[in-house]
Amino acid sequence: MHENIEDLTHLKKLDSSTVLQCLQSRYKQKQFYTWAGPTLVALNPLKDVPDLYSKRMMHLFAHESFTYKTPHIFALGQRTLRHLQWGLGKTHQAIVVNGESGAGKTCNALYLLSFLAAMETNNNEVPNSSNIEVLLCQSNPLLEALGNAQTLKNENSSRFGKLIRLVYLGEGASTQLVSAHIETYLLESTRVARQAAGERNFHIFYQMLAGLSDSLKTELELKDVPIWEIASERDCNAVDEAQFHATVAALEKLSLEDTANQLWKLLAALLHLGNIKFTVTQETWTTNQRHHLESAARLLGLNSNELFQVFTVRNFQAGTKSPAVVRPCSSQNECAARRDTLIKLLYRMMFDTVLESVNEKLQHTNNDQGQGHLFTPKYLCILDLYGFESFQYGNSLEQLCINYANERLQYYFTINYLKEQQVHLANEGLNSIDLDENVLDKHNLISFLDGPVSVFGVLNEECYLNRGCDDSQVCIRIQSSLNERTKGVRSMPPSPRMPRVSRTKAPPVEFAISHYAGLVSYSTVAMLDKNRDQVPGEMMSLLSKSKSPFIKLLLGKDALIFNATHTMNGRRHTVLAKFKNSLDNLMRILNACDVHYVRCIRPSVSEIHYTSSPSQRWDQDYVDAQLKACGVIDTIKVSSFGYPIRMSHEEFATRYQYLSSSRRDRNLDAKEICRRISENYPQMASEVRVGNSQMYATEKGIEMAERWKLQVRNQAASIVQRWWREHL
Ligand code: AOV
Ligand code: MG
Repeated sequence: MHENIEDLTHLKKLDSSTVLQCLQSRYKQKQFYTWAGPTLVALNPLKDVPDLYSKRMMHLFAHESFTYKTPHIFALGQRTLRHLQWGLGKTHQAIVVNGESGAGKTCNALYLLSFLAAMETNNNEVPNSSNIEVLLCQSNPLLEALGNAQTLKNENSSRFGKLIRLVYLGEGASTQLVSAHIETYLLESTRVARQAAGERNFHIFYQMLAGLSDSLKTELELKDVPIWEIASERDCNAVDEAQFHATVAALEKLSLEDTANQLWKLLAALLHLGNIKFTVTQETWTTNQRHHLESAARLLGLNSNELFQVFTVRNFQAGTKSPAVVRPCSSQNECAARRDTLIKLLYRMMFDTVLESVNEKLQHTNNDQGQGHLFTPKYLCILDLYGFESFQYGNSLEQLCINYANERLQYYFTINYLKEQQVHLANEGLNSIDLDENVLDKHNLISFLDGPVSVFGVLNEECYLNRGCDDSQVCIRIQSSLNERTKGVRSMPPSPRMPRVSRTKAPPVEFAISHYAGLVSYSTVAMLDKNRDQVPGEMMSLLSKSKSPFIKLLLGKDALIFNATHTMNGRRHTVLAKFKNSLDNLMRILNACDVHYVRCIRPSVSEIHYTSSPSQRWDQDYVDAQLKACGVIDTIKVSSFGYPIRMSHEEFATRYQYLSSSRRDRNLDAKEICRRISENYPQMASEVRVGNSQMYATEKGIEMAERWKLQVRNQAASIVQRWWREHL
């Protein structure tokens, strides 16, 4: 019979099958949250469970009387808030939510945010629409509309990483949320121009096609178009329409009504741009979709001929002093790629600008009641990154970035958790853990990815040198750099975690990396272009001539960013270089915080719409793999380091009282009895340890103890039998 307990580290036997059984049985009983020590394991219910997150629940968890031992996302929110208010641990606090795609990170992050917001509403006697908590909750539907999309794994997959930083002032009970800031990480902008089969573009396109008024659609020339190429999985539905109204409401509550109108114009322009195709007649490029070109140009405030020119003609410049040479593009693909570059650039600039407007609103709220000058700000950060991703084919730069980010977070977690455990075991008076073995392996993988001689190293160098390396040459270079690295690494046998290059007869274009969460095969096809992410100068000059105030606004901001971030020692920053930089910053933020973890687990891969009963939704192997991947099993293993069986002094003393020198020990306390037992049996000394707060044992130790207990019992029984025989 398995145990059903609220904290996995309290299981008598700390191994993965016991953990799995415990979680499964809790899942069946609709207990979706479980502690694993300080970490919260969140099983995705795969259906709405309104009672679990009701106002009543918030109220319960908001009050001290309801102990936060009960595992729940609100309990974690409450605990973190207490740490922040009462200055327990570090000044700043962070909650990292992770798990694979569709596991429930964004849902949990949102529940956390609404809990923390509700705590503020309790503080504010008269909630008011410009209060930070109201604005924060409104920013979510807007950012999800712009940055989330339906993928094969998740109907509402976040295609950007997000760090919400809540800023508090004050101390103890008077601590107050005064402002907030949302930082985002690498929006997957390639999706705007193209999506994998069965996936959709960002929600916003379908929302506006489903929800815009007829008159606005006419104005934007969106009517009677049979297909929009960039939003071709077009099944706009009732959900899209409802979400459109939520997005519009959010824009209004954030006082961004003006932005809304500009937004529809820009997105309509992108739809039109996507429909432009290129044909060549008498060595000149033309298009049969002139009307789309005209509409796009009108909406973007550009001259349509100049716009077409930017797609079909390239400018070359040998050096800064030599004049530009103009040459028509050599293929349809080249023209289409230039068109897509513009689509992606405009979308990204729009996303950044909307985010900036949201941040401005979140910064200037009326919550700060003049405490600003009295206290230093304290941060509570919520991190919701994209989940680990591995597709059967075509994993590219986007997946490399996503998985690299997860790899770094996992490494951060392992190092810090192991350190904590070292302290815990030392407090128990037991030996500490030898960190190196566990950690070195992971560290090596990160430096294999982003170090000087690494996957990123090769991809960046080829972009900087720009010497026309093709996809398979890039792949071979990745292989040889990694081989070179392996030579230099002492005692590193080919480990399953090492990046590998698959050997096929055709020139290789795939390399595989054994990430902490599984093996992923990456394709180098077009990786260099994606990493270079170059915007032709003539495209930027064209945009700067736009008559549209919105484009001017986008450009004004981006022109600065463009100049500041695109060059480094005269070289352009690559996507990977910028991404690594932003993760380095993220790690610095986390280092300044006490970090709390939520590990989200998806019980079954196949279902998105759920009709089956919870027990049918449980896929044992899939859950097992995730528990291992997100470090829950590691957490448990480290918790059980060497001694997987734990019990209280009382329980051990009662179970094995036969092993102590019985009579004399009657008045001793349980811990002292345990100590005597272990002194009586020195053979067991390294297998059963008396900790300061409980007993720690190996399986072998318990086996020994059981065997001796039996022996002692048998001896006692035979003495009694002999006595009876002799005296009867
Ligand atoms: P993710 O953030 O982890 O994926 P989501 O939070 O979007 O995953 O969850 C995926 C889906 O699972 C949601 O749309 C809900 O239908 C369901 N779900 C998750 N958590 C809950 C919950 N606590 N209660 C009810 N339903 C839930 V990704 O963004 O793809 O990595 O990039
Ligand atoms: Mg998400």
